Amino acid sequence: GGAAHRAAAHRRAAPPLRHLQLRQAAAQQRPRPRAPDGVEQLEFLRLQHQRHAHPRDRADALVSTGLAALGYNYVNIDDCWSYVKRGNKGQLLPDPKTFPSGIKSLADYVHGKGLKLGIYSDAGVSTCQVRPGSLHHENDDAALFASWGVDYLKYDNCYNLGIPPKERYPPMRDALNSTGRQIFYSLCEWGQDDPALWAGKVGNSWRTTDDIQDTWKSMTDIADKNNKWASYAGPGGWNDPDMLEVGNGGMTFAEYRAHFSIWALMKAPLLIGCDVRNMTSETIEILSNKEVIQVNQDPLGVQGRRILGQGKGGCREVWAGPLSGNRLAVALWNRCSETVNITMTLPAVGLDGSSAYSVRDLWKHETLPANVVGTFGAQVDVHDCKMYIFTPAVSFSASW
Ligand SMILES: *[C@@H]1O[C@H](CO)[C@@H](O)[C@H](O)[C@H]1NC(C)=O
Ligand SMILES: *[C@@H]1O[C@H](CO)[C@@H](O)[C@H](O)[C@H]1NC(C)=O
Ligand SMILES: CC(=O)N[C@H]1CO[C@H](CO)[C@@H](O)[C@@H]1O
Repeated sequence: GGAAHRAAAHRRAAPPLRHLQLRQAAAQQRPRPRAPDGVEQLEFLRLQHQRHAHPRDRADALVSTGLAALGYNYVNIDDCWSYVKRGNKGQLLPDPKTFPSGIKSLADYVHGKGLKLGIYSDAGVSTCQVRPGSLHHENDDAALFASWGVDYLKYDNCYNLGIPPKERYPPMRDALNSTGRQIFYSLCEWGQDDPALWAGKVGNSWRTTDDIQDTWKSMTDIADKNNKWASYAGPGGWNDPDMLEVGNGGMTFAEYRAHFSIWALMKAPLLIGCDVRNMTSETIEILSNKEVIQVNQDPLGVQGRRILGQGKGGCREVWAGPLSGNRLAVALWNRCSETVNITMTLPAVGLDGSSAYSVRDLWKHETLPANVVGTFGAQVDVHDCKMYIFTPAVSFSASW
């Protein structure tokens, strides 16, 4: 199966989390035409010409910072890469000011670094920044992208003539498919028509919400909205709660750590949204946490979800999601306005109430000294998030 059509597999809602074994079995039986490709980490910048560096420099920085080696392997170009008008044969033209040597040479450069190139277009007559859109030009534009060596397409929703997304997005799927090139198809219809319900047959990921802002309120709202669609995500088709704001300066270290933990747990495509040439050591610490990245990349591909909330407004939250190898990722997220203790019973997250579990702290990078039985909890700072993996402890039962 290919990127564009892999989504044909019918996905049904996963059973509730407490049926951990059933849930894992269901996920494993789901047709998996390709490697779990939707969770590649993605480096991504919106409006890069205005905000940040040229994609070539970003590709260099991804490699020199070590982020590429961790799997952040896409360099994505957002809106404004194209000239304001199509050429005389109706073709899209790169903006000669920003891409004087064209997109093909950029793709070659990016591929030469072992990375992939993402491009942007719009399922409307114009892009959001009023460059030509691909509506009714799907085949020509897809063929052009493929001829340049593009690996990923973000497909936006501006100037859409009021035509429903369910009609506007499949033609680009078919156009991408008919190029014969594997191109990851990222739908960006802002969650308007509940894409989780239908986009699994159309694209490899779909935005579930409006654009994220670099604020605690925006990030938490989006986490909750994306959570609602957890059961529709799976290998080949992912809910996309938009890029990571980590490193952009509008949230605290604790809030960014929570943002990254929850996005990883939700199996969101991890798209870096800050300038990778100028990261603080705190930003690097968050974005390069291998253990959290591994949760995101886990081959089981089940989106973790909010399991419970205690206290005022339910602000002491427990999120969890099954991982391969009979393991469980758990996040204790403090959304209250003071430091709190968050506790849970193990059955509340689908674990056995009488078995012992070895618990790994993914931010401290250490395994807790004693196995955990029955209940678990920790003190969590304001807006911070602790993240763990629970693994059944191998118990030695002497039977002589
Ligand atoms: C196109 O779709 C077919 C049918 O789903 C699939 O087998 C093929 O791999 C796809 N090709 C690409 C390039 O996505
Ligand atoms: C959390 O629980 C520990 C152990 O019971 C206690 O010492 C600590 O004061 C508690 N923290 C808060 C913020 O309630
Ligand atoms: C805001 C900022 O500090 N930008 C700098 C990021 O790094 C590049 C290249 O190292 C500089 O050119 C920018 O000025």
